[in-house]
Amino acid sequence: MNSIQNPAYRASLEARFAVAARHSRMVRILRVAVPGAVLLALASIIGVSIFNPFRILMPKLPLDMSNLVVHVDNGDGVYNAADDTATAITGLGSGVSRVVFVTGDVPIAALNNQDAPVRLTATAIDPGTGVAWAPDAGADNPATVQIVVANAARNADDTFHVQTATLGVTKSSSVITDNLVPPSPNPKAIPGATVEYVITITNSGSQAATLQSISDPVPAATTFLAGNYPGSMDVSISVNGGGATYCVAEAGGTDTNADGCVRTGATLTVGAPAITTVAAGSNVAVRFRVTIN
Ligand SMILES: [Ca+2]
Ligand SMILES: [Ca+2]
Repeated sequence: MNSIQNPAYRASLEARFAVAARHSRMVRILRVAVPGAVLLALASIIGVSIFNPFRILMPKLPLDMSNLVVHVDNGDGVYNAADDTATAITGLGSGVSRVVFVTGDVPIAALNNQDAPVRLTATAIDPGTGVAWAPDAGADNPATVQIVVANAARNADDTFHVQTATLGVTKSSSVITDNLVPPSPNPKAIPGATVEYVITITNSGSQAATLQSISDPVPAATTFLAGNYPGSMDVSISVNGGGATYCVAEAGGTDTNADGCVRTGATLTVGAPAITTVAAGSNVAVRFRVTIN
């Protein structure tokens, strides 16, 4: 019984963990390896445990992951909650390594780019006593088998990195025309004028945000102006100020053409497929027009 090599997570798998979203369960892979020169008793158990040793060392306040759990891989190298249920490694032979996954829950208040460092500790355990192997403290005795332990436990440190979407919404309006004859060069918001509202959804985070839909009540004392965009369309949608796409916001609450836009009473709703996501670092602008009563 000698030592357990310092485990290290597999960098090639780093990328798959960079996309965990807020309040999701994150997974880390750490590999526990035993050098070829080491002989482990066949009945040895490698216990694995985890904790956060870095709180006071971090330059910014780190996250505390909750519900941290270790899972020993079943051998396929892929985390699967149904298969990877073992929490200890039994009978790790010389030169053999096992993959260990660490999962945890991200706090709901986690912010984009916050880190949650964790430490995985692998401890060689005497199955006879259930505690870590202890070296024989007595003098060398050629007449008996004595236990020599160089390192009964080793650590591997790694960090959960939180990446989230961060959404902001603004709404503004401008008078397109006062519909006077001839139109005023600086139209005012008078009865009969056409006003365009712009709802801009900005994602300043580092992950795409899935949008189910956005809804906005058509302002009081105005009337939704249908068919005022090219192609007699009702709503304009543009990403990052690029070319617009359009949709039809049918009155009556039924999205007849299934383009994601509809009006229910005085409320305009724009959803999939007109808008499905807001990519990281981008914005989506939804425009609609009304006439002032
Ligand atoms: Ca597995
Ligand atoms: Ca529609």
